[in-house]
Amino acid sequence: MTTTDTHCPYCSLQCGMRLAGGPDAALVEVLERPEFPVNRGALCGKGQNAAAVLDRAGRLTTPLVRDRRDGELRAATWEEALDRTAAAFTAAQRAHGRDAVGVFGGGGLTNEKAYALGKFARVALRTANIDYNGRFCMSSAAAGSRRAFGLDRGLPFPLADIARSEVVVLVGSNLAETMPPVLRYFRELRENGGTLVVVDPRRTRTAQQADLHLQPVPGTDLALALGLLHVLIAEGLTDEEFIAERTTGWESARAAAMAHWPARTERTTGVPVSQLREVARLFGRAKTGMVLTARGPEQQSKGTDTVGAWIDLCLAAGKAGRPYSGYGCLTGQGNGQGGREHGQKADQLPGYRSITDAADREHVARVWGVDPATIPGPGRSAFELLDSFGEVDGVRALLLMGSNPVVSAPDAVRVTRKLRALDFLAVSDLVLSETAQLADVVFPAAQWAEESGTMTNLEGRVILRQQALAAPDGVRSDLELLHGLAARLRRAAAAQTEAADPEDATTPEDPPAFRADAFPADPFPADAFPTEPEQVFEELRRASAGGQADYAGISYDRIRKEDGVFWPCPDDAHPGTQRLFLDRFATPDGRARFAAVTHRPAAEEPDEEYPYYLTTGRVLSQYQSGAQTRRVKKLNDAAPGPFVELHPQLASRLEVTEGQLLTLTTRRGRATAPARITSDIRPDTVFMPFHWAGPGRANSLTNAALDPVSRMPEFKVCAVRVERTEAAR
Ligand SMILES: Nc1nc2c(c(=O)[nH]1)N[C@H]1C(S)=C(S)[C@@H](COP(=O)(O)OP(=O)(O)OC[C@H]3O[C@@H](n4cnc5c(=O)[nH]c(N)nc54)[C@H](O)[C@@H]3O)O[C@H]1N2
Ligand SMILES: Nc1nc2c(c(=O)[nH]1)N[C@H]1C(S)=C(S)[C@@H](COP(=O)(O)OP(=O)(O)OC[C@H]3O[C@@H](n4cnc5c(=O)[nH]c(N)nc54)[C@H](O)[C@@H]3O)O[C@H]1N2
Ligand code: SF4
Ligand SMILES: [Mo]
Repeated sequence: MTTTDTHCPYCSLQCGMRLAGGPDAALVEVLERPEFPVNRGALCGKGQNAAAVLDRAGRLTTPLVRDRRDGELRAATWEEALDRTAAAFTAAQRAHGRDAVGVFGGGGLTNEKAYALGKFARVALRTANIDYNGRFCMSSAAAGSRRAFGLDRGLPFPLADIARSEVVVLVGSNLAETMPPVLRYFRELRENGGTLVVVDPRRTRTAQQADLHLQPVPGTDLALALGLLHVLIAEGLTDEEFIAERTTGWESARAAAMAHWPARTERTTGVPVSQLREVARLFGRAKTGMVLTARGPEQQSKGTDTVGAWIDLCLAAGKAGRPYSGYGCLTGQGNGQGGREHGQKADQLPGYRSITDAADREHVARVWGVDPATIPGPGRSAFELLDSFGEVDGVRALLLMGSNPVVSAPDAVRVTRKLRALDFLAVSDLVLSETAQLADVVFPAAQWAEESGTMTNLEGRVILRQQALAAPDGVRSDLELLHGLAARLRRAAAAQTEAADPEDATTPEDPPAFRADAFPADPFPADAFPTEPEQVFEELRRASAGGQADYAGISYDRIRKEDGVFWPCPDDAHPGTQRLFLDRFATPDGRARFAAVTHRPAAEEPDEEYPYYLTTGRVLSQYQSGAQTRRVKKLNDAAPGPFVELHPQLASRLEVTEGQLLTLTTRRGRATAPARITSDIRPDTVFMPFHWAGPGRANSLTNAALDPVSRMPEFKVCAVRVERTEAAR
């Protein structure tokens, strides 16, 4: 029997697995791969049942096109679908300028796809408007880490280090459901005598395993971190030597924390003073300690400052840049890490280079074979991009690859309306997702085990997903899609350059029908978009060389031999970097920077009309917008639909019993789902998972208030009214 070593199609752990069977998709089996270090053979239910996503039923196997905006989608050839898309993009750019075409990517795409998509936007479309769903995921942690350490890599150490730390504070992560194999490191931590503290408004399966559970009001993590820092200072537990030698900015951070005395912190967060003291003392007195954050504290309109406050706590306690200590973010999507390093993000070029830095632009332009002046500047962030659809100076035509915003974007009623306002929408997906259903052209994409590509897991470990079987007939890879579109855009650009009379464009009466600047004078190289993943990776290595996320020394062969390689890895002889910052931080002076931040309320706090907090998140058996997991019977049976978690006190006030239908209303919309009554949640808060479309869509309710730095929407806090459905106003 032939087997292929590969990795799971879902989350950022990228658990190692072995696929056996095939070539028939129905015969593929998932086997353990115990020697792979991250998960050592363990898989959650999603991983165990991953072979089912290869099932051909429900897969897209032919492109679809829509002849009229109000017509139906019908089957088409690849040639027709590509021609239509290229023509629509060209028309939109001629009429409204280059930035009228947008690109929206995903953190589940391989490094090769993310790189090619970023290059496609800048080189083939020359639009500034590209961003991706990672903006909804870890962008606040990324911004906070860059501000403090000069670099952002999810974890600055391998996961296994967790077991060797003395105290770990886990803030707003429910990893028992979102990355279950990681639990083993926390079990080992406790077996080694270490302490686990969990901060979550709900007593989750993760919180149930903690030594201490702090249960704050949603949206108050910033105040909590400052309150802990206050106690640390008051009790003389700061590490003055570390602060003096390895940091800057302590005085103002210290002053900011002094305003958050314990009683005040208790009033804001609901966390008792006794617990604050206990955690601050534990953390301060331990020799080693970590703070790990996930979406709970990050998906807030102050997520960047919140992350900054937790980092400040680490720095003041001397718990950063030392073994078994530090701040880390548990990234989410399969390639949440790599997807943000290679150019899908509005302000970034490959290798974590900056799109506004002249030397960075020059380096990447040389690899791409284009003039640096032709690379656009920074574009709109994800939500702002979606919100610009159909607006004057907004995006008119879009290519969407690897996301399902109709379900997953904040304020989804508004976002869906905006998607409908586009002149043209092209979607590449495996299935006819809720967003693909709105498209003018749908491309059937190859997935996961049907193609090869690299992913970078939450540790910064670059791993290789190897192809195990052929894609269904009619399906092509996203790299082939970009290749086909780029060839057409290049021909259109060349024809335009020949035909254009520069005088025409400058006549004031003429625009906006025609703008000569809509096309490059010298189209990009003809071989700019190869279709072989390894060839794209070889180019990515060169584009990233010398950048922060340096992949120059990483190759497919090396990854196969070494169970993945940690970036930065600047050359073939370099061992890769498992642990960052041990000697110096990545700032110009090598010192970590304190952030002097103060607490502020959520963008929307409860009031008379909307009296409770709504928070949202995940369940074990569904993944994201559910496009993949709803097709897997075992998973779907385990979590068939949405629900609203609420405390028995609230339930009795509303006179609701278990399973009764509730209507939730916010300033943006309503959603309906059955009640699930549990004393594990705060009485002032309700929780809803976001995996479903239709009446139970949590994102009909959420608030798109954005963090000023990261542009992260506030998925984790808004004000809501809760009623029995038959009583709803
Ligand atoms: N089963 C499953 N696993 C997944 C995914 C999935 O969809 N399903 N998605 C993957 C992705 S992309 C991601 S980003 C990760 C996300 O992984 P997690 O961050 O673990 O997931 P969430 O459920 O979004 O949020 C975690 C916790 O934050 C808590 N929370 C809510 N509001 C607050 C708050 O104000 N403060 C604090 N401290 N906590 C709060 C929630 O109660 C919840 O338990 O999971 C990855 N793994
Ligand atoms: N209320 C609320 N909303 C949230 C969150 C929350 O906590 N609360 N979390 C946010 C977070 S952290 C995230 S990451 C987002 C995720 O939400 P989405 O961006 O919607 O992510 P997915 O559901 O994974 O969508 C991926 C889509 O791409 C398709 N796909 C998978 N692989 C490929 C591929 O290789 N090529 C192509 N072309 N398509 C592919 C899948 O079939 C699916 O339709 O949701 C965000 N939304
Ligand atoms: S934890 Fe994540 S990577 Fe591991 S098996 Fe589950 S979904 Fe897959
Ligand atoms: Mo995510």
